[in-house]
Amino acid sequence: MIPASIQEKIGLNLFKNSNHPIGIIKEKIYQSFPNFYRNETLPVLVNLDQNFNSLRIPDSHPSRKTSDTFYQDGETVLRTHMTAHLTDLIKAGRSNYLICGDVYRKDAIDRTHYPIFHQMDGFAFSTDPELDLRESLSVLIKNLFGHQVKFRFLEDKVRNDIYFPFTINSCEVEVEILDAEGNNTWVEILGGGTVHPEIMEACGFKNRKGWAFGLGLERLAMKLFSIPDIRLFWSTDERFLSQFKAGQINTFTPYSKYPPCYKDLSFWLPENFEENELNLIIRENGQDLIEEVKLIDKFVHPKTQKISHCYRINYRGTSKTLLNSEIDQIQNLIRQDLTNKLQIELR
Ligand code: FA5
Ligand code: MG
Repeated sequence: MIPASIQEKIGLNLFKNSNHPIGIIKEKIYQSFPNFYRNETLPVLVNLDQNFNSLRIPDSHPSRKTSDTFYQDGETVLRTHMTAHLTDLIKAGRSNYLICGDVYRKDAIDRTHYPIFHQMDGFAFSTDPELDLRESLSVLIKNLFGHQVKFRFLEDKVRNDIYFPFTINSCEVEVEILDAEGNNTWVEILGGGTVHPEIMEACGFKNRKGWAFGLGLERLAMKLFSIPDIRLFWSTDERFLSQFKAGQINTFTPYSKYPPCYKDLSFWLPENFEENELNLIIRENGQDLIEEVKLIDKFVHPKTQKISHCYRINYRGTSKTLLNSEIDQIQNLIRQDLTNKLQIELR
């Protein structure tokens, strides 16, 4: 059930390379929590209790669908967040922790989304979790972005779209950054809150409180190093890797990119069409040679009411210019695979 393109990345452990941007960011975060228990070796395969049930994630939640999560079998998934380990660690009596690892989600393909990314989760017992979380995160953000950084806490009391089933007083933190056009914009870098009292009780700590947060390392690294494309983190190209040194945050200098090539794909939709499934099949056949998949046209047949979509696949090599024949070969594999697996009708 877990595709080969994903399998082969399990265990690469980018975050354990101290000269890789993901490893550099990880170390920076550790420095803000000097006495916390750390664990980087928790297993990526977890059961449904760990990833969902113990965290009060309802049965109907979209993240449980096979179109969103990689299932190994009916009981086991590739963790979709590091919070999958929260209840095990609290039960084991950890009073605080930082845990780092790779997480997996079926997702769109673009410059900021990749099916594997890295998260750091933090937790600590506290008598005033709301205040302590705010203080800890303020220290962390200033350490990462410098004391001049502008950041803000968005609270569930004010914004009802901020919600995690496993926390109360949930919040998100946004940091102000300069975007590619030179404008100031706010970007979300983490979610957090007070661990839900029912979870504390289920872990055997009825009268204790704790705060927790989870942040995405790629998001942080892309901002801090000015890395424009999330696929670059997986590059083995020396022109990428040689630019980073342990303990240093410097601006990435892009090297000349290889030219892009577009191929369009039009088809009639089957009854239960899931765009994530389409993306996954395309990704599986195209590996890292596909930069983006974009819906560029929708059409409803006036007589039959059948719906047609046209997707544009943007091919671009990460280490060489692709030959037209190579791209055609991949495009044909994608067409065959989609027809077999999704019952789509190619046009
Ligand atoms: C979570 O995963 C929660 N487990 C976080 C949490 C932990 C909340 C503990 C409360 C208490 P979310 O799905 O928003 O939440 O992801 C957390 C962070 O991971 C985001 O802020 C973002 O930085 C990063 N992230 C999420 N999805 C992606 C993605 N597709 N690609 C790269 N980074 C992502
Ligand atoms: Mg979020």
